[in-house]
Amino acid sequence: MTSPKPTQAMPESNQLFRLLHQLDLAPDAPQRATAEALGISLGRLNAQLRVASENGFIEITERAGPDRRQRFAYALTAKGAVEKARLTDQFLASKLAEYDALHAELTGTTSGLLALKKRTHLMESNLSPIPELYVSYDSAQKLKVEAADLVSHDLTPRQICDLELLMNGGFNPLKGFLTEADYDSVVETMRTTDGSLWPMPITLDVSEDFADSIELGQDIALRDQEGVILATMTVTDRWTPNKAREAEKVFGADDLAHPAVNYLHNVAGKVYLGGPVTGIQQPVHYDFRGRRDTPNELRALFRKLGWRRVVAFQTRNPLHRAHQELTFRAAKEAQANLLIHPVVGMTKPGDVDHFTRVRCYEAVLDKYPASTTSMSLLNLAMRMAGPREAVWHGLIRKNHGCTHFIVGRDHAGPGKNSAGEDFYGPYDAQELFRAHQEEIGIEMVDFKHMVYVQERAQYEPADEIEEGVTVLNISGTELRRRLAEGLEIPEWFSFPEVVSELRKTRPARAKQGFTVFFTGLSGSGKSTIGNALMVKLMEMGGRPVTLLDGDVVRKHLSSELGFSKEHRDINIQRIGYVASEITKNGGIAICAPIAPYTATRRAVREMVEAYGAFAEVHVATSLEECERRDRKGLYKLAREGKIKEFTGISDPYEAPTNAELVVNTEGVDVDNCAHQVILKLEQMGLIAA
Ligand code: PPS
Repeated sequence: MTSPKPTQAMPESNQLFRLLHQLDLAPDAPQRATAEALGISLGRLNAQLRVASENGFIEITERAGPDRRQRFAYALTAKGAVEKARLTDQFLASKLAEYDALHAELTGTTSGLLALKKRTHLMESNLSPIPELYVSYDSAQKLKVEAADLVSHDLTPRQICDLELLMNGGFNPLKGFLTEADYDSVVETMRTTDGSLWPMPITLDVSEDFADSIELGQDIALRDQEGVILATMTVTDRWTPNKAREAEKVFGADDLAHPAVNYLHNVAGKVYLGGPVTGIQQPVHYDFRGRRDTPNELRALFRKLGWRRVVAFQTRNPLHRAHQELTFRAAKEAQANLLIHPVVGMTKPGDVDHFTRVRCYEAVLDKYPASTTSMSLLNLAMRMAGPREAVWHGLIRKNHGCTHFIVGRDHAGPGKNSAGEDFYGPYDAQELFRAHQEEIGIEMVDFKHMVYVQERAQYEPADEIEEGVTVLNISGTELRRRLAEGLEIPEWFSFPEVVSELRKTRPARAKQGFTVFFTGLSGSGKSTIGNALMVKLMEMGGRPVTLLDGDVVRKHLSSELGFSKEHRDINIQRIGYVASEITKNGGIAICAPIAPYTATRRAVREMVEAYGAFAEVHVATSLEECERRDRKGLYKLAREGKIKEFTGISDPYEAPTNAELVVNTEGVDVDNCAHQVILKLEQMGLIAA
């Protein structure tokens, strides 16, 4: 067997590109003219021609003609044509990258000329700009005027987060809210229809009424909650999604205990619109402006600092010593710089608010060696989707110019399902990430569980510790308990600056505002117990108390509302809003509406728990007893059909299953019921014993 003749070394790709380009342009030109056009000697041209021919890129034919200087003709072979196209892309991409980098340096935005990215190799660098959906400043001004005539959609807080990341390239390669085909494909296969890995449906959910008012192909204006226009969208798709399927496939179960499933069924609109987005301006943020960076701003920062390898740490919690230790170790392991990249958009209901967290992060930032670490805030709306979310986070960090990403145990876990079990296995997120990391283009760094070794007074990875040493650890629950009760938080656990920030926002529970939310049938005794409770709390003093009684609210806040489900929900949401404001400002809100729907009560709980405790009290007086009492004569009228949609008679009441307290007024006096509530509040640490 003879071994194949080794082919000669190819000219450097740039030279080959120029040669193929020139021959394609002028195949019949004399050699001297070709050499001149390329700026090389005849000898060098001949060498390059020989190599290109030996590699099968060109065909050389002899010409019989009068002109002795033009003895040969050169034609690109099919292989040569493909190679020329590839090299052209590469060449153009490198020029575009240079141009865009310059554009980004000068203007802080990209030129939008990088559509070729996917076809090129050079553009894979984590430091070159990525495409954004914004139009130029001048076009944006024009669009703003033109958009005044468009139908407007007022974006929800979650949609504003999604839109910001769509527009600034954080969700690259998406170019808008998903179309129906892409949505189906993402839900089923974690990929868009063109095969790009994308695990999370980014959808524009709207009400049925709004969807009905839109024609396909129509442009709509996307506005923030103050009416500022952020983008336009051409609506190419409109459909009613199968939300149960979305929940099963994306979140692993159609279980309302999952915050994103609850959002899907109880907050998101019934219909989805899809189509490409044209970005006009970023959402306005008044807080921590200097700490917010678009993907291209971060890429430019890394270029400027010379950071080639960057490991990102995603978090929605305050950082304590263990986090500082593990992130720094991760950076050392990956021989990379560290980017603390906390989410400040939407996190899990009940999390520490982002204002407090950012102040905590700033304190921790000082603890890293100088110039190794930076922090940037990410306006992402998390979904708590565990494994899929981890892959999504990786893609987002890759878009932000990071090369490594820390994935921990139970990454973006939503907590327990309604059967009290974890939604995902502790390492599911790491596994799914590992399976896709090459495609994501970012390397996973395992999160080590760090614990404090008392004898050596330092943090060490739990799996590297020998037996016999004293290991100290404070769980998240224990930390919350200590904060709530004003107990000591040791210095080995956290930094004093962090603890002090947390204490400012989360004073001991006995000093925080809170809400007592009575729910029960009409005539069950909610208002009476609520009144008695108010008086008892006022007698104790210390915090202002407000009673939001059902009847009173209907008179002063909701006088235009009736008793349809829609109106009842609006009524309860108004009560929840006022109660959450009272709680935030350190007062006590006592609410006493019927509040017949579980999902709406849960929404109120989430609103309030962002600022303080929420105690739901089910006044479980039976329907028979309420009807027997019939203090207002309404049950009689309801039975006679003179009042429609009457709770318990012709309208539902969904009894709570997770109330903090259940009281029954049958055979028990009001004073005793109010006292039971006081005891509960004491037990919750909300009033001093
Ligand atoms: S809801 O469902 O929470 O919005 O209802 P709420 O605002 O608490 O209702 C306040 C009072 O309205 C009277 N009322 C009715 N209740 C139920 N169903 C119907 N159709 C209805 N029409 C009037 C009723 O007296 C409620 O007061 P309470 O204090 O509960 O008896």
